[in-house]
Amino acid sequence: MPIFHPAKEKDVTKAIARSFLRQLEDYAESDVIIVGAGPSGLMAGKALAEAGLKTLIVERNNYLGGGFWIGGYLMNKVTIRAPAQQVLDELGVPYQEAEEGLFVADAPYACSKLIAATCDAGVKFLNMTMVEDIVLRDDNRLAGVVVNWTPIAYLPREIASLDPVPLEAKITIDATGHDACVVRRLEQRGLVKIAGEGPMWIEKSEDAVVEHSGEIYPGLIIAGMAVSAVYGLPRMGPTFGAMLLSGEKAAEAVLKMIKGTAA
Ligand code: 48F
Repeated sequence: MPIFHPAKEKDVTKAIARSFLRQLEDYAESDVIIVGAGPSGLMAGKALAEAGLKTLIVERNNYLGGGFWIGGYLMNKVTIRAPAQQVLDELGVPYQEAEEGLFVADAPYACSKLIAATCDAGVKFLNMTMVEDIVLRDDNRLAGVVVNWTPIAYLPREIASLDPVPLEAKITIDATGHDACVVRRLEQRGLVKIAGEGPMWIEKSEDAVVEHSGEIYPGLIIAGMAVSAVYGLPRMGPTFGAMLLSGEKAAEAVLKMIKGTAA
């Protein structure tokens, strides 16, 4: 007796295509699009979906989690400074206190728990999808992003000259880390200026990133290391508390704009 229920090959293909295309059609218009599934983007997505907003995360890689899978120098431990260990408590991630107020956790444990919590909250993902450009309306408001399959975006034009497709959202969050790729599209059009990341200064950088997380252009909010890149703030290396709290702060800003309430 076979273990599994019988299935035809064509039915497997149809099930995948139907489910994917239904979601793509539904999420062609979202409340919020978050570009980048690193720690700041995931945290923002989790908070927004928990608050009931239709939230899509677009990620150019196959895997979600960005730089949160590994800490510094190929060592898979992450550090978090107080008070951000409270996020680890909420996610159910164990950690140890290395020094007073400085905590260390297993990066794969922390990252997978955060991804799972984001999925549980109801966020949908488009991975292997690269944001190539932005949708700008003549009221000078960001109205969405333009995406292509990642492999297509990396092929030379003479091999794959394929138009990307647009996705609309009331608010977009740039959580693309050091690249700040959405803000960069505005800069290319002379609409904002990117200062470029400063040198490392952990103590100063984390507060500064959280403080500066928020709206950078009508319809666009920035979170995580993109904030450092845009405002020329010091970088922070393998410590992640600011990424988590920056994502939460970005979500609060979105909620204020969309619902007129704080998270
Ligand atoms: O780099 P990343 O983890 O950003 P973050 O949330 O966290 C930064 C930390 O990991 C670490 C640090 C502080 O502790 O210095 O670096 O700010 O995640 C950014 C995600 O955005 C994706 C990229 O693949 C990564 O997963 N991304 C970047 N550009 C694009 C993109 C793009 N054009 N389209 C889609 N995704």
